[in-house]
Formats: sequence, structure tokens, C-alpha cells
Amino acid sequence: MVEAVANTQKKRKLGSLDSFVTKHPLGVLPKGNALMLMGGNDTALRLQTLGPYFGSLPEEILMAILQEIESPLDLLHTGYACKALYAYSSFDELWKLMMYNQKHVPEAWYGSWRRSFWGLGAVSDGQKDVDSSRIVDCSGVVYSDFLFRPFQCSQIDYTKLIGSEEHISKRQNIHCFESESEISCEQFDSEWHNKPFMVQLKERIADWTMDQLLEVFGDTIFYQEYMSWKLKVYAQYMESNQDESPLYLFDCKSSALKSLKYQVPLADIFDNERDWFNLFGNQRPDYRWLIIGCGRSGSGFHKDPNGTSAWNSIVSGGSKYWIMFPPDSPPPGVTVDGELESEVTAPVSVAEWFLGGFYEQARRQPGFHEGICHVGQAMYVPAGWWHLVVNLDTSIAMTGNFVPNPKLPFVLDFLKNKSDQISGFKNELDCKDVFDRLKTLIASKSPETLATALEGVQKIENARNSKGKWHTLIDSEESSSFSFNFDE
Ligand SMILES: O=C(O)CCC(=O)C(=O)O
Ligand SMILES: [Fe+2]
Repeated sequence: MVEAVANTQKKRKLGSLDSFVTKHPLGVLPKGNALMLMGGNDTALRLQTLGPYFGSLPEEILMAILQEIESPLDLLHTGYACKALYAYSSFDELWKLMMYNQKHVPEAWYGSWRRSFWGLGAVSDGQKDVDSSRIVDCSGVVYSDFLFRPFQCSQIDYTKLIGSEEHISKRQNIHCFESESEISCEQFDSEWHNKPFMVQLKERIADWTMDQLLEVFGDTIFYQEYMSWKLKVYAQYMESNQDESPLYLFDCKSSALKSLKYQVPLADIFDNERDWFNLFGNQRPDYRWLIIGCGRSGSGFHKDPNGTSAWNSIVSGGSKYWIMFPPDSPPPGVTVDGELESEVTAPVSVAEWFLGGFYEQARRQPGFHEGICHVGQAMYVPAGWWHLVVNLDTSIAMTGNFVPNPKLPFVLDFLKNKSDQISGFKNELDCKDVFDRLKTLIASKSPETLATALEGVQKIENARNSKGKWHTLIDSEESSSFSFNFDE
């Protein structure tokens, strides 16, 4: 989080500003507009609007300086110096960072991080927005992709981009079982454990709505990524935020969760009985999460932790749009280093991924899977599969991680060979010997299962090694042909 603004600078892919046109509340325009205005040179304008010092800095450096301002009053006052500095210092990511750094917990949400930080929200008679009269119009003064692009991403309309639900339901290639009886444990273990699928459940896994949760838990603290707010404040946030990546409630720890009742979907297949991580008892990483988010919120491309598989089921609210790719096919825009994937680089936000042109590319790439999961359905995410999820409207869901039998070799390989990526065990020391501990636990229950799984691990290792050799060969071929051409 501390790196939020810095990352915005590093990884944002500019371009595609033509995706849709919408007006920035301060009148900021993309940088390209200034180039057209000033015959290809915007330096004069920056010097004129920001002065000789700030005006001569690239805006990335200017933002890095503003990000370093520790005092909220100093940041606020910076914006009083001139219109351009008002625009830069009002960038809401800076105020989100300020809220985080100052450990400020808002009592209410007032439409933006800046306003909520200062509690600028009292609504007087007949006046909806007391701050709106104080908004400075920076039209003709600030031309900045850095400020405009996140705003543009926050205006993304996923329904327009991906097509109507009806359209997708014809196109989607993640299979949906129309009833639970269509998939048995045996079928899962033999045919389906490595394919994403959805299932229409007989009944929802729980029956809570947002209003009911608010009634009982409105004043209870829940965890939203790096924040911990009362549910009622988070509900206000969901109603009216302009964030490029809306804050997402991901909670496994709040007191409320202990009293919330739900049933695991497809319990015969997904429940603890068949979950090898269950052997860790209370030493296992957190594995059941409540997920609440507004439309546009979601999860960028990732693989689930420790080689686990997952189920995800919507309890109430809107649907989720899913994209998945198989383990060895990283999605466009996502780069991984080497076979062990210890470092993953991806665009700053889900919206940026969609608007930066990667979505069109993804749809043409082999391995692309998509589907819309509705209330009352469950999605299965096989271990190691890349997935991205977008909420098409406010939704409440539960997810659970588990290790089914056919995925045991995959998980053991992860714990053995990617031990630096193990996460979620209660302390660092626990992470070090997870592989050996799990082996011992499995052996005490079923030595045959362990023997078979370890053979599976050997096969995975062999495949990786021969692939690694192949890549080394290709790389050296490429570099030698390059030097040959160069010498020519
Ligand atoms: O946003 C979601 O619902 C998906 C969550 C997810 O992928 C995860 O918990 O690993
Ligand atoms: Fe996930």
C-alpha cells in the first residue's frame, strides 16, 4: 500500500485513451491534449502553471514528492498555492495513503478519501455536496495522464466491455452444471479437478443480504485489505467511491464471521473431509473468507496461495465476471520470471488491465476461459490456475481454499520447490518445514497416498527440468543469432 502511488508510476501502461470519453471533475485532460494545443511542447505550460521549480520536474517526480509529505495539513496547504498544485495534491490516492499512514479510521465516508479524511460531509438543508462549491476548476491548466488515467479507469463500464449477460452466457466457456447431481466426487477426481466449472446449487450457501448484515453488524469492524472499518462505513464507501480499484472487504477474522452461518457448496467434494490441509488443524493458514465489494471491485490476476484450489459462491447481490488461464499460460499483461514464478508483474489495477488492451489480447489467447457466476452458483478454481474476478454489482460472497486428493502432488511440489512463496502459516518458522510436516501428517493417515503423491511430485519436477533446459537452449540460440546479426 505504501508503494501504491509509486507503483502507479512504474507500471501504468498509457494509451487507449479513446476507450471512452468522460469529464474529469477538476477539468484535467490527458497530456496528449496539451501537445496538440501547444505544437508539441507542453514544457512552457508546465512552467507557467507550476512555476520554475515544480514546473521543470516530470510529474512522476512531483507526485513522488507529494507522496512524501507526512502532515495532512501540509498536503492540504500545498493545494492552496495554485490551481495545478491543487489538482496534483487532491489526487485521491495521496489521501488514501495519508489515511493509511495516519491510521485514521473514518467515522463516515463522504465520497472521496480526501473528504472523508477531513470529515467534509455534513450535508446542510437542500445542499447535497458542501464541498462541491470549493472544487477548483483546473480546465486549461492541467494536462496529465497521471491524474486523468486513474479517473478514466474509475469510470469503466464492464457491462459495455464484456457484453450483456445474455451475450456472455452464450459465449462463456466455463462449463456450468445445471444441478449439483450432475457432478459426483468420482467425476471430480477423474475428469474435473483440473478444469474450472460452475454449479447451480440447490440452495444458496447462506441467506444474508447487506441490509441484514448492517442491522446486526453495522458497528462491527471488518477487514478491507489494509483497512479495518465498521461495516456501516464500508457500506457508505461502496455506495459512493470513485476509486480506480475499489477497496474490497476480505475478512476471515472479524468477530462477526464466527456467528455467520453458511454451508460449504458441493460439500461432498469441497468440504474438510476431503481437504488434505485439514490435517494441519488450527495450524493451517486462513482458508474461509467473506468477500464484499461494490461493482467494479475485484481481484486482479493471481494464483491461489500454497497451491490450493478454491470454491467461491455468491450469497447475495450481483454477479461476478471471471477470467481464467491454465497454470502454464500467464495472461497477457502479466509477466512471471522463470519456471518457479517467484516474481509476478501485473498492471496497477483490474480496470487498467481491461482498458490497456490486454482484455482483447486475452480473448484471442489459447487457454482463455470466461464465465459469469450468479447468486446461488459456485465457481471452482483449480490449483495453479490464473484468475481475475470483477464484481458486476455489489455482491456478498464466500470463498474457501482446500486441497483435494488429485491436487496433492501439485501442492507438495509447491511446498517443496517454492518454499519462499509459502504464505499464511502463523509464523515464519512454520513456513520453513511445511513440506515435511505435511508429508508426516499424510503418512500417518495413508502411506499409500503419500507414496503416490510423491511419485506425482517427481513427474512435475522432471517436466519442469526438461522445460527449463529447452528454454535455456532457446535463449542461447536467440542470443547467439543476435550477436551474429550484430557482427554482420
Ligand atoms: O474476488 C473474488 O471473489 C475472488 C477471490 C479470490 O480469487 C480469492 O479469494 O483468491
Ligand atoms: Fe483467488
